[in-house]
Amino acid sequence: MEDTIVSQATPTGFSAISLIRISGDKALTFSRKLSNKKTNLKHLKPTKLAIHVNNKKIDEVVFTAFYAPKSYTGEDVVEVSCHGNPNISESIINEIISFGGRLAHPGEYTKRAFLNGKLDLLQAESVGLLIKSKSIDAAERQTKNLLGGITKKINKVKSRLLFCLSTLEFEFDVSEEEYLTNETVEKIKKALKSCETETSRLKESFIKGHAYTKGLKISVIGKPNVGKSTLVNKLININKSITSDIPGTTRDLIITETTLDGIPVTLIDTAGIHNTKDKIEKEGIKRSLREIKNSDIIISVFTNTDQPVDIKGFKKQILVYNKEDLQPYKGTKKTVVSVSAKKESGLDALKQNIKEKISFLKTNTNESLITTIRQKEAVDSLNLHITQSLNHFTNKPMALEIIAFEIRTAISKIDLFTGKTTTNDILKKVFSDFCVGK
Ligand SMILES: Nc1nc2c(ncn2[C@@H]2O[C@H](COP(=O)(O)OP(=O)(O)O)[C@@H](O)[C@H]2O)c(=O)[nH]1
Ligand SMILES: [Mg+2]
Repeated sequence: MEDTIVSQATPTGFSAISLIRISGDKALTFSRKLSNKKTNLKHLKPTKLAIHVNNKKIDEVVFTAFYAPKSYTGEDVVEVSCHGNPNISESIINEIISFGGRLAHPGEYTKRAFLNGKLDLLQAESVGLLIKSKSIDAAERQTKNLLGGITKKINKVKSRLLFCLSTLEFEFDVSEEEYLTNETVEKIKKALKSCETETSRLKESFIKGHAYTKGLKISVIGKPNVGKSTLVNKLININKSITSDIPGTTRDLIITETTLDGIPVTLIDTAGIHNTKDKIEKEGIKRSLREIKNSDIIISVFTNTDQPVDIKGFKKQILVYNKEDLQPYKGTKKTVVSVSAKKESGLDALKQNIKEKISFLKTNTNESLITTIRQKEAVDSLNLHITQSLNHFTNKPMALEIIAFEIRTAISKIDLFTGKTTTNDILKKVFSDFCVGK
C-alpha cells in the first residue's frame, strides 16, 4: 500500500488561508482523528470542524474530501483549509505525520495522478509548467496542453500508424510472398505522410514552446558609457541599473524579467566591453560575453564617439544609435534605430523593432506547442522513424518487414512521449522540478 502523504499546497507564511492536502488510503481516517469526528467526511461536501492538538482547540477549519478515484491523485484526498498561520499548518501536518502519514516529495501528488492514469506525462509536465508560467499567454499554452491538446493530436497519429501496421501485418498473414497491391501501398503511404506532416509541425513548435516557457534572453551590449543602463531603465520603466558618466559603472549582470507581446523576456544589462585593468570589471566583461553567447537577441548600443562592439556571427542583432540628442545619426545603415535614452526619443521604434524580431514566435491559439526537451527528443525520434519508414517504400523490392519495424518503433516513441511506457529515470526528472504540495 502507498503511504498517505501530506503537505501544504499554499506558500508558507502568514496569509488569509493555508491549504493542506492529504492523499492516500488513510486520508479519511486521519481527518477523522484530526477533527475528533466519529464518521467519515462526505465526498465533495465542505465541512467546518475544529482541530484539537494536545487538547487545545487550535483552529476551526474547512475539510473537503474527494473520494478515490474522483480526486486529483486518484486516491482519497482531503484538503484542509486552515487559517494562514505557519504554526497552525505546521501542527496540523505534524499531527498527520504522528498518525502515520509522511511528508510529500516535490511533485508527488501529480506523480500519483500520473501513475493512477488521471493524467498522461505530457499533462503532468503541463501542470508544473503552468504553475511556473511567466506570462498569461504562456499559461494559456500550458492549460491547452493540460486539457489534452497535444495528447489528442498525437493519439490521432498513433491510430494512423496502427492502421498502417495492421494493414502490413495482415498482408504478411494472408500472402505467402510479401506483396502489396498498389492501392494498399498508396493508402499506407498517404497515412504515413500525414503522420510525418503532423509530427514535423509538432517538432517545429518547440522553438515557440520553449520561448514561452523559458522566455527569451535579450542582452544589451556595447562599450562603456554609451547609455546601455539608461536605455534598459527606460525600456522597463524603472530605475533599476545605476547609470553614471563614470565608465565601468555596471559590473554585475542586471537581470529583469518582463513580457513583450505575451512572450516572457529576460532583459540583461551588461558591463561595457573594453580593455580594462580593473579586476572586478574584467570579471563583469567575462560574464557579459558569456551571456551574449546565450542570448536570443542582442541590442548593440553605440554612439557618435563609440562604435558598436563587433559580435561575430550573431544573427538577431539590433543596432541602436544612442544620444541622438547630442548628435543625430549620420550613418547610412537603414537597420540602425536612432534613439536618445535620456530624452526618451525613438524608444517606440526600438520596441517595435524588438517585437518584429520576436514576431516569428507568435502563435494562433489552435496551435499545440511542445515545451520540454523530453518532449522534443521523443517527437524528433518519432518523426525520424516515420520518415525512415516512408523512405523504405522507394527500395525495390520493398522490405515490408523493415517498414513494419520502423512503424512499430515510431509507435513505441509515441508511448514514450505520452508516458504510456516510461522509466524511473524519466519520472524522477519530470517530477523533481515540481514544488512540494503539487
Ligand atoms: N545626452 C545623453 N546622455 C545620455 C544618453 N543616454 C545615456 N546618457 C548618459 O551617458 C552616461 C552613461 O550612461 P549609462 O547608462 O551609465 O551608460 P552604460 O555605461 O552604457 O550603462 C550617463 O551620464 C547618462 O546620463 C542620451 O540619450 N543622451
Ligand atoms: Mg551600465
